[in-house]
Amino acid sequence: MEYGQLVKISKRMSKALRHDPARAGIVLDDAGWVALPTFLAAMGIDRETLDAVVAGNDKQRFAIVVGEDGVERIRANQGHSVPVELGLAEAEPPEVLFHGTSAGALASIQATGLNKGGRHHVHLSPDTDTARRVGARRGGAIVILTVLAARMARAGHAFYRSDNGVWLTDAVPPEFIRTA
Ligand code: HQG
Repeated sequence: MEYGQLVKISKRMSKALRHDPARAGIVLDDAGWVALPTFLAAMGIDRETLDAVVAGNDKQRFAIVVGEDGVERIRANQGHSVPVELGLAEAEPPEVLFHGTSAGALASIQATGLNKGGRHHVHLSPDTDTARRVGARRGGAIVILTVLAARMARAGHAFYRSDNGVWLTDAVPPEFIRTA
């Protein structure tokens, strides 16, 4: 299957597993998992296609596990807007993390900090290249913000790291944000 086709299916899977399971005709458990056979049927794809999407995914957006009942389940690693409890352990962040966004959002972010909006957390990147890619999704001019993560953690803010290496936190107050 060609790359563009896989990306299209990946987007459909993300929508179903993060934002609108009901519309896809599936029900997620509390931790965001759905049985693989149910999911394949809902997406109208076969296992081979799903494996190609999961393995080839540029950001490792999906996780597959085998439950104690022997049933395989799939979930999105992060990015949900529906209520799920991912059960991520708190982790000690590096000195700094990065956030790529549109230049047009800068004034608002400097005034109120980074807010999670429709997602469960603010998403932060471990390196500037990743942050640049995230920011580029918005089109137009990009700014890369440096977040003083270690200082935030010392001030009592919790950090989590998703299975695909995205750093998550509830909110970043303006005093921990630097433009550089
Ligand atoms: C901005 C993608 C104005 C924030 C990516 C961002 C990431 C504010 C936008 C993941 C603001 C929210 C998440 C404030 C935050 N004023 N704008 N006070 N606070 N913002 O998409 O971080 O492809 O929800 O800068 O690669 O861009 O989905 O978050 O521009 O990892 O796997 O509000 O989504 O991954 O946008 O991206 P988003 P994000 P996936």
